[in-house]
Amino acid sequence: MKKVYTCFCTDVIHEGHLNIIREAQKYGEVIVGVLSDEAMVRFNRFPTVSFEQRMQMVKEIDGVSKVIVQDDVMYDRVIEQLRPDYVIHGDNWMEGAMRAIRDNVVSLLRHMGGGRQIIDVPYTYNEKVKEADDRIKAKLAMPEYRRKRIRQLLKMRHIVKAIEVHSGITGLIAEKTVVEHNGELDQFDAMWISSLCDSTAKGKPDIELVDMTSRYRTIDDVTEVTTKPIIFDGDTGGLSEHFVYTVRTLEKMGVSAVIIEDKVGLKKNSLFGTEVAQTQDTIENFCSKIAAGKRAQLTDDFMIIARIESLILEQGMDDALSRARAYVEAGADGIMIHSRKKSPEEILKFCDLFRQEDKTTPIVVVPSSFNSVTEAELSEHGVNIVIYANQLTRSAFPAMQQTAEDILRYHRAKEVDSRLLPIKDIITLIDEL
Ligand code: SPV
Ligand code: MG
Repeated sequence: MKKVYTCFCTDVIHEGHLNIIREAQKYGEVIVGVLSDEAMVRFNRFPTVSFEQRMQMVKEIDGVSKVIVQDDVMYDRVIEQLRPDYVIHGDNWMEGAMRAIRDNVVSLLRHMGGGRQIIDVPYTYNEKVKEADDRIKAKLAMPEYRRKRIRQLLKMRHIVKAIEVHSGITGLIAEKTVVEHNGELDQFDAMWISSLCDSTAKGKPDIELVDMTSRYRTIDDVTEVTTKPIIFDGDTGGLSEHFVYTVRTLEKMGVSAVIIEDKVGLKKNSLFGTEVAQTQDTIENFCSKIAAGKRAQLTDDFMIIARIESLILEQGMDDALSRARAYVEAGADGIMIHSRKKSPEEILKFCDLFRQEDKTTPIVVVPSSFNSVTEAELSEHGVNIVIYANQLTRSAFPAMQQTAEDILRYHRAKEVDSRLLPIKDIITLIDEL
């Protein structure tokens, strides 16, 4: 009997999947791979049910003779082991980033020879399938599901990747961008609501001037249209008496983590370093703010991450390390270490030294200045979360400015048009419910 293989990467079995199984049965014995959680989060959605439940759902489908685990997005290992005669899949993988997966299967089957083939089944688009899909998205967006996701991702990903968002549209970019590069698919895991970019989008300086009510409004705009988890830039956290309210509100909104920095007085952006007057908080005071936040927290999901400004303010490595130690002791669920040096050297050194004494507390870094460092290098030095804190804003600004200048220069918009999103695409960019 010929072997027909398909891989499922889904939380619900709907008509489309049953149709694939029915088609597959025409060719031989049907073996279904269930994509592991780790592989699923690289290009698809975060699973809303456990891996064991996903396996069970597939086992219960009539006509499936065997269920296996596929632990990589690409099929190399599974095809090598199984040597299927056919690989069957919905034809939705002929477009977008998923095309790379199909190409991978084509080349593997060709290499193996013996007339092995791909079968592309027309994807089932109908109201019921759409409804099932919408329901999963709605579930993922619910505060109780979204809030715990950073903790879940920390267990799944070598390094959790967050990108800055400050609006619905930037949220959608973080949500939907999936890229294939060198045979690997990848996407962002999380969103960073930066104080710098949230303020900049409002034409205001990054000095805690944009008040919390307005910052919450940004979170609302983002959560309305996305499902990925949020790490919120809480600036200094303000007074402890105020910070406890912030923690409660963020938890309620489904935010996963807040990062607060150990500065007091008029906060200026860290990338100014010592060029402007900035005062670091005392260890004692900052620890009591962290502890107050942890006491106020109602769920086990939420994280309070303590950001250390010692390297930014040139207070030295020892100061940074003793603060890290104290903040963890006070209850911080993670630490962020920041630097504005071009080279990642001091950041990596800090991570190495911190990891010698603390193997588990998550480390967060923001490589805006030391941007030559790769995610793999950071991960090797024990970093768990990398935040690309301002790149979306910084890429949009020059593009918009150039367009404004050119329209003034040419007294019409024709000259800029080739650089713009086509009108057809802007009117269809946002899906209606
Ligand atoms: C932000 O994005 O607002 C940050 C990171 O706090 S930095 O701008 O580097 O200080
Ligand atoms: Mg900030």
